[in-house]
Amino acid sequence: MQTPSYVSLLAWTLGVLASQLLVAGRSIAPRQAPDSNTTAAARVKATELSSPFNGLTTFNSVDYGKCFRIGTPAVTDRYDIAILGAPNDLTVTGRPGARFGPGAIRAAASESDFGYNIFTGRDAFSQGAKIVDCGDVSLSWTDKQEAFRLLDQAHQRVSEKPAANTSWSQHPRILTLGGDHATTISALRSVHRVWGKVAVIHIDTHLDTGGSGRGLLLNYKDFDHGTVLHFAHEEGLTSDSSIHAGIHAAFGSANVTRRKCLAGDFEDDKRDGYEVIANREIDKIGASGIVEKVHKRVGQNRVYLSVDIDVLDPAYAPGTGTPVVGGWTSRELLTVLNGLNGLNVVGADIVEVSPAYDSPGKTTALAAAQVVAALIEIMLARPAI
Ligand SMILES: [Mn+2]
Repeated sequence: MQTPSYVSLLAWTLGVLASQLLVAGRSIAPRQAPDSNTTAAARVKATELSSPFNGLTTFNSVDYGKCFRIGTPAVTDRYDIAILGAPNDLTVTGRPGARFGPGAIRAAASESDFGYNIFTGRDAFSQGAKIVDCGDVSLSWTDKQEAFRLLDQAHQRVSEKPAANTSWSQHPRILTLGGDHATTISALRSVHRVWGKVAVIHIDTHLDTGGSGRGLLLNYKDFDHGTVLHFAHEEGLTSDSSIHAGIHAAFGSANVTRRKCLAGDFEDDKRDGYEVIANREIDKIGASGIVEKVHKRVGQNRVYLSVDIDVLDPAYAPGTGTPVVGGWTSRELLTVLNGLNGLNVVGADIVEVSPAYDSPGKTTALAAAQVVAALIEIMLARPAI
């Protein structure tokens, strides 16, 4: 008898291991109930279609919507929620790169779990609303003014159409994937045209009302992701019942910032209609205390909900333009968002995801994808009126 070589011994061992894995795989595979109406071929087809990785990537594999066409769509082409990418980063003060945010969020969604939320008992994607992904808007990458003209136009086309199910809302609600935070202005303009003035719930590290009260009102050269909410208030788009949550960035020194942000910015911020919840309040009153304050502030007003991913600590969201340490955890943010079900939300966004600075594990984009699901859940927790 020949002594087996090491190579053949290794091959035999691997063969045994593979066959054992196959048996183990069979034993844990879910058993399918026989269905006389379904052919084996149809079952294979259904399995192919259920993969999150086949075909072109839309958010959570929702239908692609041809949302930007002019005119009233056929009944079958209408939608209730439109996910829209705004790939702009011409208006950042720090690191550029948020123009790649929408694609990164969609890709992260294909690696995420969505469905029945064990904390709220809701499944955002199975409530009968027609959710479509419109893809990204075509924007200028060199001309700020042109980029926002195009983004305004896209929002207007999407939001002015009739919704698929008017029991949810008369017009589709838009969920924007940023893009830097300045992209929120186009969403607010279209929301204002359709719904009127809104209270803003702004979840962010920074106030984003910079430039207020300093002789820079509506000077378009100063319009950027840190002044956007001041411009929105100056344009009459937002009410004086707005609120920030998660704020923890210091204001810039008068010596080094062109906007000369000072402690007095809090006063200017009040003039723009905001109450401030600093992020460490969560250590004293908990996420439920934060939620209570937000509900009390906005009540049943129409609300626009804007989430800047930089509200998270860079440990949870390194992939963003202006990270500031000491932020909330992903869990805290999701708990706060889940607490906002029941508000009259007419539009929402997640902004400032900048994948070039993300971790190899896509920490930031994965967090943003869960934020999107939470925002859709909020929109469908009640009809918008
Ligand atoms: Mn921001």
